[in-house]
Amino acid sequence: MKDLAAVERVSRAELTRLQLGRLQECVARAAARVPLYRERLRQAGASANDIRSLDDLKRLPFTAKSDFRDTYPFGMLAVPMDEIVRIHASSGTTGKPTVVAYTRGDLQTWSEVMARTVMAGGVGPGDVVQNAYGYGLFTGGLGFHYGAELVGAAVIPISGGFTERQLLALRDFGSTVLCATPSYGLHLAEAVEEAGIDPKTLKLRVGFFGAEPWTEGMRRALESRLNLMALNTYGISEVMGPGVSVECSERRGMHVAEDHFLAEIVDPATLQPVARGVQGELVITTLTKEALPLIRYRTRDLTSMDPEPCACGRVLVRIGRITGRTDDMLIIRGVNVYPSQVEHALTQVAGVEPHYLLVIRRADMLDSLEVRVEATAAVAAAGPDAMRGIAAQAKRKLHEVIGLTADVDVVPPKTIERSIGKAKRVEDLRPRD
Ligand code: DLL
Repeated sequence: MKDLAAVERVSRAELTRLQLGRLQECVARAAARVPLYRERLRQAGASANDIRSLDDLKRLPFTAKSDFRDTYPFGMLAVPMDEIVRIHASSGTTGKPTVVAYTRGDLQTWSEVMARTVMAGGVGPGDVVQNAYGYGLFTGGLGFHYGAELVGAAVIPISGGFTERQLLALRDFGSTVLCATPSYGLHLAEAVEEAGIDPKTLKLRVGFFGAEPWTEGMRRALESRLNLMALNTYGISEVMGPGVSVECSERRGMHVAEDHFLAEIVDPATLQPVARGVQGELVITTLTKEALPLIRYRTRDLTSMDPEPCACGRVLVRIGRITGRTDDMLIIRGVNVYPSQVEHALTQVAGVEPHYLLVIRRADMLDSLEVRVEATAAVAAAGPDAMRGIAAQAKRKLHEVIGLTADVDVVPPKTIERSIGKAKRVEDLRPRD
């Protein structure tokens, strides 16, 4: 088998050469085959011929989620339907889903970048991969499935949910690798505890957690409670699905599969590139996608980029944790709040679990934020005074981190609804104006 990961260790100059050639081809194809790109490029006065260096990327127009909506369902495709062999979709909070499609070549590329994703955690033949991402229209399940198979691991296509069955597989099939959203991973960790299983008796070694924001505090919880190394992995359906970037065992940012995806960070207001290391919106250009080429796609995810070489030896740039989305920022009494800041604060309070929900209300023109969070079993057993004491601590911590006074409600364990996929962290009950 060819060494799929060799490209991760070439020189920067070689990688740049590869990217430039692919970028020129991608732009030429998009202009030739997708009316939306033809028109956008014409308006911007740009063409594939103008791209002489990667810096010329700046001259290309942006695309956004609204372009998918406006061309729903298949208007962004660069190939006829008889070349499409797979369709996925991601559900938005409102309206129609975003539809994405793949040629056979795209599925091959996807499998390869997913193989590299799991290889970043040392996964190979002999590993047993418990794939608890949802199978179906969501890209998580099938994405990890094909990647893990390609490296020769044994895949358990268990999908999300059916927690009892997950425990059975963990114990009896000897799973060495877990793939799940971090919130579902934590739910499984609790179920392991409840079943009286010592995680040290399980064979789990590494977990690939992603598809939703999570924090270092959550990483500590997953690592200690499941006795594995927890790696962050980022992807987005429009670009491919999972496989865009993943941490190596250094766990200091996620390496972008730059031979397929060109990443930029821009200021979401001015759309100008930000200085290195500064937070902004992640923008991705696909370099090899056949069915759905994307030029400067605004992901709405907020992160920063670190081009410094990594101790692991990969040449690939790293992006930091996704700290929020341009559209999940809440404005509460004029203060900007991201749900991930709340998680960050809560994981610093001993006595609560990272199961939480933000409820925002408006009464008499005034917004209020309630943070509902679960007590640990020990605190709950210690009684209402202990719960109130923890609530006061959490309130102080939240004020310190988000600069806002929240009503903190410390509730008994297992009273906040669990999700088997992406967790729902916010209930905004304010009337829409
Ligand atoms: O969530 C693909 C995926 C599957 C990634 C499995 C990782 C693992 P979508 O359903 O299109 O695709 O959702 C994409 O999820 O724009 C981010 O806001 C969020 N997201 C994905 N990975 C992470 C992560 C998949 N590691 C949206 N940290 C993205 C934070 C993430 N947010």
